[in-house]
Amino acid sequence: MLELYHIQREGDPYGGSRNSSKVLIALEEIGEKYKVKLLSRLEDCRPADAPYRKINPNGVVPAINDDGLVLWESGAILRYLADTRGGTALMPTDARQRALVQQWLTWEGTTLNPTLLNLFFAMMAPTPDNDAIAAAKAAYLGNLAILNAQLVGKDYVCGSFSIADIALGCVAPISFNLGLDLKPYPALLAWIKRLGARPAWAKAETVIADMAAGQAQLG
Ligand SMILES: N[C@@H](CCC(=O)N[C@@H](CS)C(=O)NCC(=O)O)C(=O)O
Repeated sequence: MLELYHIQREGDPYGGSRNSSKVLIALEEIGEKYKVKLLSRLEDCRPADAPYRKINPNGVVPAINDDGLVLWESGAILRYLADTRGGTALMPTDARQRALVQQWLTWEGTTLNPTLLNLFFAMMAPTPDNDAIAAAKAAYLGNLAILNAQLVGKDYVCGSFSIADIALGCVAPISFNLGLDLKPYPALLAWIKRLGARPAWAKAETVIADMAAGQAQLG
């Protein structure tokens, strides 16, 4: 049975891993059986000599072990699951449609997530620098505006549900924990609400808690 290395919400200083939640949601979406291997961020991931480093030398989750294939990087795992057992539930078959899904999946990892992390670290700095926070906030909100524009008139990022929604939908709700006002992005808010209502997402406690932090905005 496929094994997923995951950091759960309970007991984790950051409320669990959004990146391993992506894989958990994908597995739930396709109804694949899997075994969760729970890790502690501080004890199993961070120490340079932790045994988990043999699975993922980066010391981060997620990683999977699928009958001997060890794979890390959440985007690569999502693509692998879509290719091996997702059917059309996670990824369209048409090459042009697939390219658009890849585009948004890549954008999450290379653009949206780094600007979110920049903002997070600017806000959490021991001596916060207001100019740095304002610049980081503008950069991140600019990206949320791009995502909102893409979602206008659509239920999901590429029209029908795909791994792009999973990757982006596990990251964007963190905005609520940072106290950001997403009301200027109504299509984004409606999409987050739509994702949270999908039965598969209920198992991802970390993401559901991020969404709950935005309840007043989500309505
Ligand atoms: N690019 C990686 C990032 C993975 C990552 O940063 N995971 C975080 C949790 S969301 C982690 O395991 N951090 C370990 C730590 O904080 O020590 C991916 O997408 O899989």
